Amino acid sequence: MTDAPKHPPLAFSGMQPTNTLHLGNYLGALKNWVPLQAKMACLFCVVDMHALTDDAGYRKPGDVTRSTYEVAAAYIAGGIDPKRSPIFNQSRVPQHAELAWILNCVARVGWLDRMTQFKEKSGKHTERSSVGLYTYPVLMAADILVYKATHVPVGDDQKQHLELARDIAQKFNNDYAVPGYFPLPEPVITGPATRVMSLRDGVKKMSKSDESDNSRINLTDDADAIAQKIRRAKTDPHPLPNNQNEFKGRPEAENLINIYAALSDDTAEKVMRQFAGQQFSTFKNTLAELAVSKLAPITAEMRRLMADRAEIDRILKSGAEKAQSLAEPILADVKKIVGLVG
Ligand code: AQP
Repeated sequence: MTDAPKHPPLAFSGMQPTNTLHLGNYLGALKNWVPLQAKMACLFCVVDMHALTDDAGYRKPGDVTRSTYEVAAAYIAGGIDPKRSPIFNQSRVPQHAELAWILNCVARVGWLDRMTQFKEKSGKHTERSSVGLYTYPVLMAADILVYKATHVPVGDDQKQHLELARDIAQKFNNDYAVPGYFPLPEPVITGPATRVMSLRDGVKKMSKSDESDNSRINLTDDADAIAQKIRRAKTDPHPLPNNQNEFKGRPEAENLINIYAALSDDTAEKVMRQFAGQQFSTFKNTLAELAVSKLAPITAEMRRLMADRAEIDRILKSGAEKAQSLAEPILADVKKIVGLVG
């Protein structure tokens, strides 16, 4: 046995082009990616193959294409510098899918059976769900491990998938007697809004696929739509709480305070001290103003970028070339390790 190699820090993260990105994707992930670029090398992927896992009757091919450009535009508008951190779409780097197959043969059915997101997304129709939806976390593990990424900045909902990626990496290293070959990637879950909840139901995650557009703030919403959605957000009849203990049974209040804290780069405690005892109507007006002031520049830049798809395409293509140059030798190594010829 040789000593495990030390892996240089590298962050990888991605979002699915399943619909327009929302405030949860921004506060839980994208906003936290930006400062990471100064700390380590980063790769940011538009995981378009993951977007095929839901029902094709619901998802149209043109929607995946449009959304792929839009997610890339959101990355750039949100502060990712494509010259420093490659931005690319997953399907342009075939090594992700190739490694995913090998890792499918490492992961255990029992492990995937425990994935709560599959249970939530498949609902009562497990048997009619795509096999892709079931093995989605293995493709996600491949997305990360094909670069030997060490850090994965994500929202809280992805924690379980990250744990699975670590288990797969560990089992590969053990099974093939290559200690430390794959790093065990660390989730980076930061900020006061690691799980932004629906504006219509404080116990449900804000999600791109929620049927109600009023449940989320889209990064393409204009100022009026943002203000209206916040004013209509579900709350309770009590004034704003002044400490965390008073959040009990008040998920909507907790959600709005956390959103305010994340947008203003403050802690939830400080926001509570500022607004304690006030009515929600007053707080919502201030929150709406804050949200508009933070999101409007991103929305405007996304619109500008979306007007020139060719430019986004150049960025995705050049990002994919850089990503491939990193993934190719790792996949070649893996093939050798597992005994594939060629
Ligand atoms: N509500 C959320 N709060 C905080 N972070 C969130 N993320 C998603 N929703 C929230 C984070 O955003 C990143 C990209 O997510 P994704 O596109 O891979 O898909 P998802 O996690 O399944 O997000 P959605 O919006 O719910 O999409 P659909 O409806 O298509 O499944 C991840 O880092 C995620 O943690």
